[in-house]
Amino acid sequence: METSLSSQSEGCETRDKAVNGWHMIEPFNHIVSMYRLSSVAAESLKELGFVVIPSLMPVDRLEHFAEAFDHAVASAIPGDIHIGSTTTRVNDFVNRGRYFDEVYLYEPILAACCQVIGQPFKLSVLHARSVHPNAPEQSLHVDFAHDEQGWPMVGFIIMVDEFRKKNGATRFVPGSHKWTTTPDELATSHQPQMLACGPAGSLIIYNGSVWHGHSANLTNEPRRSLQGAYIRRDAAGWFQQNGRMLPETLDRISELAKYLLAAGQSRDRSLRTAQ
Ligand SMILES: O=C(O)CCC(=O)C(=O)O
Repeated sequence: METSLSSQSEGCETRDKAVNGWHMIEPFNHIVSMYRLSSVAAESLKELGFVVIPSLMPVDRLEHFAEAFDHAVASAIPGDIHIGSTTTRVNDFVNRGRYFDEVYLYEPILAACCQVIGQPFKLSVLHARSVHPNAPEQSLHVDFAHDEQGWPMVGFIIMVDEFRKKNGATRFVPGSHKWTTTPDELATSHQPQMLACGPAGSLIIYNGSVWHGHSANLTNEPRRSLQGAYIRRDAAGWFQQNGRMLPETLDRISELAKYLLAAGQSRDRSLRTAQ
């Protein structure tokens, strides 16, 4: 199937009319119809608030991916690096080379956004996050509380290193995305927790309203990951606010990626789908 963008419509209503042999459909409806989560993954995301998809990235790409990750982190300017008490974050992996172009387009991530957000969405952030060696566990938190419209965010984490019990794997309180309380309101340590473990190249997808945080890293090595978040399309987004899109990125990425970044666009645009 070929896809390209047209600048002729915006909004989330369905469009489905033939124009010069093309069928026009609104991009969100295109993603809903074309992208799938397995029923097991969909159930886990719905009931637990997260799912681990093991070894999504082909094994023969892992080494190059980790090298590209380290190179991108090492070459970031100080203004893009945030060193916290337990993790270091490096911003904007949309603009750090072709190795990172596909990671925010993985089918299960986009399908999860349709399931959880349930309305047109866009990428909010894509950054590196490394848990420091010997870091204590992070407090449980939500990224976004749910609101009257539902759940506003889907997060995803690509494991650059294996996530293990001892090296700071992400912990989740299963089902907590459905609660009306937030972590500050209860003694969080008493809640049942599940660790999201997996080999390097695995993917975690989570509802941004589930209670989560990294566990303690008891090793002498950092626990590396690439992390992103999708939010409602009409919410304020990092890429637009920061005007970060590089011309070479825009030349390189697909039309679907440009739509999902909503970068450099004053209007949403429609996908043209060849029939
Ligand atoms: O890296 C992780 O495992 C989770 C990090 C996280 O939730 C955060 O820093 O807000």
